Amino acid sequence: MSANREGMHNNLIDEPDNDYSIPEVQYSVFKNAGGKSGQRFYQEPFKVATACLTAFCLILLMILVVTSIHSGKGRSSDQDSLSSASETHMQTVCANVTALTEELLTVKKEKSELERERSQLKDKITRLEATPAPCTTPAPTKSPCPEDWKLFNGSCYYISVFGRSWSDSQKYCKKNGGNLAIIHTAEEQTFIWDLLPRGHWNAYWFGINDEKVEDDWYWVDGTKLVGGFWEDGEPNNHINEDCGYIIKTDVLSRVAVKSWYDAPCHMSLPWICEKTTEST
Ligand SMILES: *[C@@H]1O[C@H](CO)[C@@H](O)[C@H](O)[C@H]1NC(C)=O
Ligand SMILES: *[C@@H]1O[C@H](CO)[C@@H](O)[C@H](O)[C@H]1NC(C)=O
Ligand SMILES: [Ca+2]
Repeated sequence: MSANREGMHNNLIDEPDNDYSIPEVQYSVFKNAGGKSGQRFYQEPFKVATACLTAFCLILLMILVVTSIHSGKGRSSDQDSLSSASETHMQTVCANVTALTEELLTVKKEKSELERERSQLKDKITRLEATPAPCTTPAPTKSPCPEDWKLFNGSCYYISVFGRSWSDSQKYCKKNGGNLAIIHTAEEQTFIWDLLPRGHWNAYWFGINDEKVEDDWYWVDGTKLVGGFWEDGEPNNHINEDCGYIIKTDVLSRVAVKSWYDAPCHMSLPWICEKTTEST
C-alpha cells in the first residue's frame, strides 16, 4: 500500500500538469516528511533549519558579545578594585610623608634647641675655667712639701737665701729631714736650675764632694757619682776644690745640664736641700 502510494506520488511529481496532483502532493508532504526519496520536498525544511541555525548562531554571537561585555565589565571592576587599592596605598604613602615631614620639623627644632644648650654649656665651661671656684682651690695647693720647699717627683727642694760652708749647709738640710740635693736625672737638674735666680755668680751647694779621695765624687748618701752635669773643664780642683756647686749667672747661654763646678768646701754659699715627701 505504501509502495503504491510512493509510486503514485512519484508519477504525480513527474507530471505536474496532472489535475490530481495538488491534493496528492499535499497528502504526500504530510505523509512522507522523513522519507529519503523526493528531495524537492526537503528543500523547504532545510531552509528553515538554516534560518534556525543562523538565528542560533546570531544568538550565540549575541550571547558571546554579551558575555564578553560582561567579562569585560568584570575585568574593569577588577581594575577598579586594583586602582582603589593603589589609591589607598597612595593615601598611606601621603600620610606617611606628612608624618615624616612633621617628625623632621620636630627633630630640626630639637636640634637647634640642643645646639643652643651646647653653646650655653660651652660658655659656662669657659667662665668656670676663667674663675677658679674658691672651694676647689685649697685642695690642689695642699702640697706634700713644707712652705718654701718645692715638689718634684716625690721630693721637696729648698733653696736657701743666706750662705754657709758646705758642711754647715748639709747640717741645715739634715736638721730639716733631708740632705744637700742629690741629682740623678737631667729632669731633676733642670727643675732645680729653674728654681734658682740669675745673678752675677749665683752659686749653690749641692750634695756631692771628693774630700776622701781626690776626683772620686760621692753623694751625701754614700753612693758614687755616675756622669753628672759638669761645665766643660770641671771639676778642675783648681784651688783644692772638693765640694760641688751649681751656678746660674746672667749669661743666658749657660744651660742647666752644664752648670756644675767644684769649690773650696769652707766657702760661704747658699745651698739646695732635698728630702722625700714621706720624711715631711
Ligand atoms: C607607613 O608607616 C608605617 C609606620 O609608621 C609603616 O609600617 C608602613 O609600612 C608605612 N607605609 C608606607 C606605604 O610607607
Ligand atoms: C723620680 O724618682 C724615681 C725614684 O726616686 C727615680 O727612679 C726617677 O728617675 C725620678 N725621675 C726623674 C725624672 O727624676
Ligand atoms: Ca776636688
